[in-house]
Formats: sequence, C-alpha cells, structure tokens
Amino acid sequence: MPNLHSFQTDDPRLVSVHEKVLAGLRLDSEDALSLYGTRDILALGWLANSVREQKHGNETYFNVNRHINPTNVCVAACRLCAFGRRKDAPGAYAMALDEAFQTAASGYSEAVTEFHIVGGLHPDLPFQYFLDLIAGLKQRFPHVHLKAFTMVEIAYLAKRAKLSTRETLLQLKAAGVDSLPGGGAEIFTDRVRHVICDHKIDGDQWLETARLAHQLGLKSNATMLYGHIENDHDRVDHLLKLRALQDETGGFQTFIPLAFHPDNTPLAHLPKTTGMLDIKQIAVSRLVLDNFPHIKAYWQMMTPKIAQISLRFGADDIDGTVIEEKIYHDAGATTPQGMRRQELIRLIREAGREPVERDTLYRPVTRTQTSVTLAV
Ligand code: V47
Repeated sequence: MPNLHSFQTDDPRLVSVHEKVLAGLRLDSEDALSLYGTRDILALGWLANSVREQKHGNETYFNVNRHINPTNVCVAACRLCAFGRRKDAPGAYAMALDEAFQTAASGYSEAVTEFHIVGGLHPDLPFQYFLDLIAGLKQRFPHVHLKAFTMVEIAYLAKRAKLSTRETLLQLKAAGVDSLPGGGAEIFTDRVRHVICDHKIDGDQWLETARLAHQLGLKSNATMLYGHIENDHDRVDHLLKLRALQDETGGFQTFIPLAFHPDNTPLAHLPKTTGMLDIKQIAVSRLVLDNFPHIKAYWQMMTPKIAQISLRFGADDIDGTVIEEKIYHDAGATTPQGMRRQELIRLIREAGREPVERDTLYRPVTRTQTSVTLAV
C-alpha cells in the first residue's frame, strides 16, 4: 500500500535509516540507538508505519481470549512484579483444578478462541497438576487454543520435575499446550536482570528455552519490559538477541513491548512510562525486528488510547478481549480488566484500520452474527 505522505525529518540521524528502510536493508545497533535517541516521533512513526503497511496493509488483528492465572504464589519475588505472593502471604491463591476449569468456563467461553495461561512459580504444585490442568482444559474446550506458560515457568517446571527442558515441553505439548506466551523475557542484560528479577532464569536460558520450544514446533511470542532501570543499549541488545534467534528458528509470532507499571512493586519510586516512550517503543520494535511478523500494542498495558494510536506507529495487533487481567491490575493499571469485541473493533476502525479477528496462529476467525458473538 503506498504511503501517501512524503518522509521529512529534522533529525539527520534518521536520513540514513530512511534510506535503509526504503532499500529493505536490516538496521544495526547504531541505527536502533538513533531511533531511540530521536525526538522526531512523526518521522520515526512514518518509517515504522511504512514497514507495518508493507507487511499487513490496513489489517489489524485482535482475538477473543481469556486470561487464566492458576496461581499467584511465586518463589521468585521479582522487584518488577506486584502479582506474585509468598505462599503464606495475604491474597496468595492456587486454584484447584475444578476452580481453574470453572474460571475457563465463565464469561464468554463459547466465543473464546484462546486461553492465555500464566502464573507464579509455585514451590509445591507438582508438574502433574499442570499436565492435568492442560489436559482437562483441552478435553472441556477442544476448540480453544492453549497458549500456556512462559519460558520462565517451563524452566522452573523442568527443574522441579527433574526433567530436561525438552522433555518438559514435550509432555506439556502432548497434554495439549499449543503455543507459548512471550512473558518473562524482561530485559536480557544481566546488570538489569539482577535488579528487577534476580531469581529468574537469565537471558540466555530464556532464549535457549524458546529455541527448544520452536524446535519442537511450538510457536511463541516474545516480550520486553521497558521503562524501569534499563537504558537504550539494554533495549537494543534485547531486540537484537530476539532477532538473531528468530533468524535461526522462525518460531516467534509476535513481539509485545510491555511498559513497566511501578505501583505496589518494590520499584514503586520509579516514574511511569510516558506516551512518547510507549509509542517510540512500538515504532523501534517494528523497524528493528524485521523478521517478526507481528508487533502487538497490548491495550491493557498501554491503555486503549495509546494502543489505538500505536496502530499508526508500527503495531498491527491490539491483543484481545482478555477478560480478567490480573498482573497489571495488581501493579496499578487503571484500564478495564477486559474489553468487548465490539469495542476493540471500534478502536481499530477509528484508527482507520481494518479489524481482523484472528486465532492465536493468526488465521482469520469467521463468525456468524449469533447472540454469542454479539454478547462478547
Ligand atoms: O513477564 C509483570 C510483565 C509479563 C509487571 O504473549 C509487568 O501474547 C509491567 O507476558 N509492570 C506477563 N509489566 C504478561 C505477558 C503477556 C501479556 C500479554 C500478551 C502476551 C502474549 C504476553 O508481564 C511478565 C512481566 O514482563 N509484568 N509485572 C509490572 N509491574
């Protein structure tokens, strides 16, 4: 699709990036630093939007999904997190399997195409609990895609079950896991990781777990947590490591930059991200991650307003109905915990884009206008 406006910039660093983007050449770390450093958000947006429109035209993806967080009990005690609890702390919970199945069935379960399942690193729940959870969900909701467990959870389950990561992934896949979400990546640099999530697997282990998952035919997403103590070099390092792995496996579907929400975390003294940084992060991601099919502006995290604007700055996906988000709401998010399908469609259309309801693997979902569809 032709980009009708011509490119203009008052930032000389963007001139050479523009030439590379037009020629379809790969950006290097210096280019990425120039993009982070620019104040010319419109020129940056122009570049990201041109790539976004080359890849997807006007199409903007969303899905009808439900989040299930089986437990918030977590041994990791990450400073970035307001969701995890020690097992004897007030508010700690672990769902019995029946409770998890009931949660899955509540809301608009007939219209849901994806369960997004993530939780804490529980010191006592056995691996069998997770296999039964997945197998039980698959049996009850055979048409629903199970996008379950971050690389961090996989590595922890493997350690507890005394299995290799590969064997753990194989057993989860056999039980019904269809793909993996992108969480737990945070920032790969050790210096930052030691402060924000000291007890998690390190960046190389995250990447190795993703590599194994992809080799077994499981697609995954990838995230990056920004807006805390990282600098532009850390962000660029993170993006380039993801791009290198994607060159190797092709297993990533979507990149989701996640803005840090400081409330109720041990890092509550840090300021919240600004709209400028949120939009810049989307645009830089689109330009640097040339081999990632999709860039998601996760509305829960960015607010629906910024997510909508991001659809003109490089993003082609806005996530889904979500239903019952907990991780950001424990950290002070003021967005609703879910959004109706019609409202997502309205946001996308108002941005001048064409909404496409997708399943987790980005296949279009066609719906007849039944009462179920209209209710969501
Ligand atoms: O890994 C935790 C982040 C992630 C905070 O794959 C926080 O489609 C900000 O990964 N402030 C989990 N972020 C969420 C996630 C995700 C979300 C939506 C879609 C997909 C997908 C994946 O949330 C964690 C961590 O990086 N997080 N606490 C916080 N206070």
